[in-house]
Amino acid sequence: MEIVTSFPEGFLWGAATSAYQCEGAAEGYGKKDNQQDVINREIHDEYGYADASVASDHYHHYKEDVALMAEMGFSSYRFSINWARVLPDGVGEPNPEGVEFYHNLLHELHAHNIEPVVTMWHYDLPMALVNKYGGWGSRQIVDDFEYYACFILNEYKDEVKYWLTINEQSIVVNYIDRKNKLTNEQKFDPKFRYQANHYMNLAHARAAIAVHEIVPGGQCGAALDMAPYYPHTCDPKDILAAKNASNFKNYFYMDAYICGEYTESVLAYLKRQGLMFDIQPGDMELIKKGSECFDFLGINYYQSACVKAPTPGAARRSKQNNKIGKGGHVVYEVQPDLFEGCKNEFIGDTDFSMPIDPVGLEYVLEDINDRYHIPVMICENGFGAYDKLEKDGSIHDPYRIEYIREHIKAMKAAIANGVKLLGYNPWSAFDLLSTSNGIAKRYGFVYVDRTDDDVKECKRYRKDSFYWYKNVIATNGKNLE
Ligand code: BGP
Repeated sequence: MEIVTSFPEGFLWGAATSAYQCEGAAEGYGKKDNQQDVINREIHDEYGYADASVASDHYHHYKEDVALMAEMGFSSYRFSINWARVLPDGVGEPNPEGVEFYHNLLHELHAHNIEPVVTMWHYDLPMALVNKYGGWGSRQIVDDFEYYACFILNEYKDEVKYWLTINEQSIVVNYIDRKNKLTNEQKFDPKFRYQANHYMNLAHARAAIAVHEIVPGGQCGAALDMAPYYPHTCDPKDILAAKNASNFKNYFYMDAYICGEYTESVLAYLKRQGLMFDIQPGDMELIKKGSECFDFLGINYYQSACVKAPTPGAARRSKQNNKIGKGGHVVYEVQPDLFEGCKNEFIGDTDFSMPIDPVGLEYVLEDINDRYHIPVMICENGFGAYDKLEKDGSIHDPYRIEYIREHIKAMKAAIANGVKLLGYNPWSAFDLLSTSNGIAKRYGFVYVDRTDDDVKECKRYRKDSFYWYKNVIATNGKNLE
C-alpha cells in the first residue's frame, strides 16, 4: 500500500554520471592520465571493451546533454570532477582548459535551474600521484587530496552547494585491485586495502572540513554503495553472519563518516585476521572532526545481498562480477569466520546477475534513518542492460522503467516512515562506460550511439524511459505509470 503519493517540495529529481565514464577527451586538452584511463586501456586490450578515450564524448556534447536533462525536467545532476583534468599532476599547476570546462558545464546547469551535486573523486586518481608514491598507499595522499579539494572548492564555491568527497569507498576497498593501479607489493599485501581505507577516511575528513570552511552554505556528503545483507535462513548462525556482513560492508564505513569512529567488532575481526592498519596519534580526532561536517549520506543502491554462516576453512575471496552478460555467472564473496555470500531464492536478477530488490531500498533507507538520523540522497540506482536502437530511432526499455518505478515506490514508503530523502539521481543520465562491461551494458535515459568497437558520432536518442521519467518528474513522483 502506498501511503505517500508525491514527494516533498524541493525534492531533487535528476540522474548521475562520473567523469572518466562519460567525458572522453582523455588524451590532450591539457589533461594527463588518471588511473582509470590506464585501467580502461588494459580492459580494452583484454576484453575488447571501449576505453575512456572517447567514452560518451560528453566533453564535446555537454550542452546537448544538459538540454536533454532540462527536457526531462531535472532539478539536479550528479557528476564528478576529473582530478587530472584540473590538476594534471595531482597538485601544482592547474590546466586552465579543464578548469574552464567545469565552469561551462556548471553555467549550463544553472541556466536550466539544475542543482549540481559534485563528486570530488570517482575512482580516477591522477597517474602522477600513483607513480610518485603509490596513490592510496601513502599518507601523502591525505595532503594531496586536501590540496585538490581546496582547489576545486575555491574555484567552484559559488556554483556548487552539494559536495560528495569519495564515491563508493567500500567498493574501492573491497575491489582495491580493480579500482586502482597497484604495485605488485600493494596487490599482495592483505592489509593494504584497510590502510588505504584509513587514508581515505583522513582525506575525506580534511575535505569535509574544507567544504564547511570554504563554501557558503556548503553541504558535504560521500556516496556509499549500499546493499542490505539478508540471512539465508533463520538459523542463528546465518543471522549472525548477516549481522557480521552488515558491520563489515556497511556500518564500518558509515560509522567513520557519520560518527567519526570505527565499528569495534570490525576492528576486532581485522586484528584477529592480522589485517589491522596503522592509526597515528591525531588520526581519530581528525576523523571525528570530519564527521561533524558530514551533512548528508549519499547512497548508491543497485541490489541486496544474501549471506550464510561461513564454511569452515573457506579461503577469502571477493565477489566476482558477471562479465559476460548471461545470467548465473557470479562468484560469491567469502570472509573467513565472518560470512559467505549466497543466492537469495526469493528475488530475480538482471542478465548481469544483479539481484533486483526494491524492498531492499526501503530497508536500507529506514535502517540508515533509524540508526543515524541523517538526511540521505540517492546518488545512484539503475538497470544495466543491452538496449536496442530501432531503425526509427526509438529504444524500448520497459525493464528499466519497471525497475525504477518499483524503487521510487520504495522511496515513498521510506519517506512515509520518516526518512529525510533529499533527492534521487539514478544511474545514468545518458549511456556511458560501465566499470565492468564496456559501453554495451547501458544504464542511461538517453542512448549514446556508439559501440565498443566503433565510436561513430555518439549521437543521442531518447529512450522510452526518458519520456516516462519526464512524466514522473513533472508530477513530482505522483504518476508512475
Ligand atoms: C557503481 C559505480 C558507477 C557505475 C555503477 C554501475 O558502483 O559508482 O561508476 O558504473 O556502479 O556499475 P557497472 O558500470 O559495473 O555496471
